[in-house]
Amino acid sequence: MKNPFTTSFGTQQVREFGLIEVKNDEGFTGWGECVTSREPLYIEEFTESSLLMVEKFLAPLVLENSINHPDELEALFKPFKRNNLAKSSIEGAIWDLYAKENNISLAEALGGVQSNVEVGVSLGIESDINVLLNNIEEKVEEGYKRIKVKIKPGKDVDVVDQIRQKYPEIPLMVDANSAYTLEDTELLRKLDNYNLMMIEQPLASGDIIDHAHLQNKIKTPICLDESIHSYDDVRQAIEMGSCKIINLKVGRVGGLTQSKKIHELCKENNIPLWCGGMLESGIGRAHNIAITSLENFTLPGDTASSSRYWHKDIITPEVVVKHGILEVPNGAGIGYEVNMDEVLKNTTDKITIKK
Ligand code: OSB
Ligand code: MG
Repeated sequence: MKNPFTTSFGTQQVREFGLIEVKNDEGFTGWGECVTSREPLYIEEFTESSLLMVEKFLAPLVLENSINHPDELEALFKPFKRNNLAKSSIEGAIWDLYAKENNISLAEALGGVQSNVEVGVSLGIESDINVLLNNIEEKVEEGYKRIKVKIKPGKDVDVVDQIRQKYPEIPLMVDANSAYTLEDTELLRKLDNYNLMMIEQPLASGDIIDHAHLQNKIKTPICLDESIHSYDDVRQAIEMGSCKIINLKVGRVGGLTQSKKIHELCKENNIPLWCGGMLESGIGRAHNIAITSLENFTLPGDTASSSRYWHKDIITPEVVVKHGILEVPNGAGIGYEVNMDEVLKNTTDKITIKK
């Protein structure tokens, strides 16, 4: 990555992930990305665990069965518990393959209706506030539709206060990545003074109950990230009043089919959605753009330009956000070419699994 990215759970500058390439008998190819990191800090999966899951269980299962539509994969994978990032990587590749076989874009295959989507940017924690303020200035000038800043204990209310002094009006939100507990309620309530669009995942990963208690005590809308792994998690969060907004990450919920179902549920319940990011390569980024084209993705997502992350991306053309807007590609499948030279240059390991 061009720059280190710091959250409440750690700093990352080397991105290591799995790419899944699926081929059918007619010579079509589909691509998916496993959005894990080297260490299980954001979620319990990590790159080696997820790729082992694909190799040992998921890929053999796909090869043993004849699949007519990618929606069938969810039931096929269901007996294997969780491992959603692994499931999503192979499911996403098969969705791309399916769209290419049918000569339609992935967005169209998913039922997307928006041809342009609004994008924001997620900025990491900086030890020097001036560095963060400069980063914000740069991204505001580039036209991103909202700024998200990471917070953690000791880097929260003061940071937001300083941002608001300089930028009283910009659409602003914060992401805590689970760094707080209910004991911090008074502190988190102070954020109500800053007209934030939302606070993302203030409390424990997986929690739905404490977030409901917190949402009762603060005005800032809570957006859940690490608490949402399925349709049922969303249903329960809505029922409990744990959040007012959902950050949807395709990998975290196990794939595009589950993402479509969550999108419908949120639409019925007037819960706005936006597409989160996992510092993806162009392949995962393309999948994010496709899902964001669905109707109820009404808030700017985290799918920023390739150049915000990488010296060089592995797709052609790269993802380019202009004035905070991304055009959803019309080409077949993910709508970008995978740059094989660039992929091979960065490949450390490769496994082929055949019927
Ligand atoms: O919490 O949304 C998060 C990156 C890695 C892991 C978790 C998160 C993030 C981001 C960056 O916020 C989103 C992006 O720009 O891809
Ligand atoms: Mg988050």
